[in-house]
Amino acid sequence: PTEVVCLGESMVTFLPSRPGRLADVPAFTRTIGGAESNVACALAAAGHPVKWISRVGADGFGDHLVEAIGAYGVDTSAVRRDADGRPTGIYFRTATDRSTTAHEVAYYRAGSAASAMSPDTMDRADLFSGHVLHLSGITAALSDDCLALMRELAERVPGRPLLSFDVNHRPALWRDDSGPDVLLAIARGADLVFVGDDEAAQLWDLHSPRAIRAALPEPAVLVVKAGADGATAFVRDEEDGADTVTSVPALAVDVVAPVGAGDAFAAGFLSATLRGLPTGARLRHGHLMAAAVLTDAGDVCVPPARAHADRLAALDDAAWG
Ligand code: KDG
Repeated sequence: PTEVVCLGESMVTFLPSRPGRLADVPAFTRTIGGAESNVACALAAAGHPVKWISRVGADGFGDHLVEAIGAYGVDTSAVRRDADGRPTGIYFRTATDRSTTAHEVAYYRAGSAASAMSPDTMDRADLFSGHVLHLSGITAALSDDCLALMRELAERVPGRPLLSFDVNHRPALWRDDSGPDVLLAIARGADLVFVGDDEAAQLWDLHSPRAIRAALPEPAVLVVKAGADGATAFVRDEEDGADTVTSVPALAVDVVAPVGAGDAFAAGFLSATLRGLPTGARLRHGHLMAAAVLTDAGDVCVPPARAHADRLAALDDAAWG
């Protein structure tokens, strides 16, 4: 049985052969990206049955995404092909220095096959087929149809799986100034929310984990990520309504490329949640998976094997602090 369903657009991703302006980069290496499929790939690699639901073009890039994501062990059987000529989205990365830590993205995804995801084109039974449904704020920005789908999935209806939502604010995708309100409304409908402290500051002018929690009390679990500084989880006790607050520092690593680290963090946290581990271990597994992606050029990579991750997560605080 499927544990997690991840819904979202994936793109063929092109990494530059050298730093510089898009106009000057002579060659690109093809790989894959897409926040929600990144989560799916990491979860599958960690041994969880996971399904990625999306739409891709009836084109070679669509074939590549389905095959590459399937190769991670993700169930792609519910991915639909666009019959009306909409293409698979792609994007190019440029890097402003050799380490690629400073980067920009150029999206070619407007009118893509995935932008036609809507309440009408997506099968509710498929979407609700796991214990967890994982979404991100990227989808809300793709099209009016995608936004309608996101709003519907954020409704607390009977039979809905646990809704995991990563705010994933991508300013370049929003066509108007509705992002802050839309993303807050969707987050309010979720059970588990991931948000970066930088995103919360930019979107909502909120500047501390407690201020974010005060503005977003509805999800039972709220995780505020502070990049290299670590992450804080607020977990509400369903009996007395009080939060337990747990903070865990991140691992100090030499960052090769930051893209995808948030997705890996979400996958680690979800993996440990599905395994019933305590909050501190959930945060540590998030950091471990993030560290794997941070030290890799791509958006997604194979994380440490479960037994290995468990050993690293069990190291004492001195190793972590
Ligand atoms: O979180 C990483 C994603 O941003 C990347 O893989 C591409 O999905 C993507 C996006 O929309 O930026």
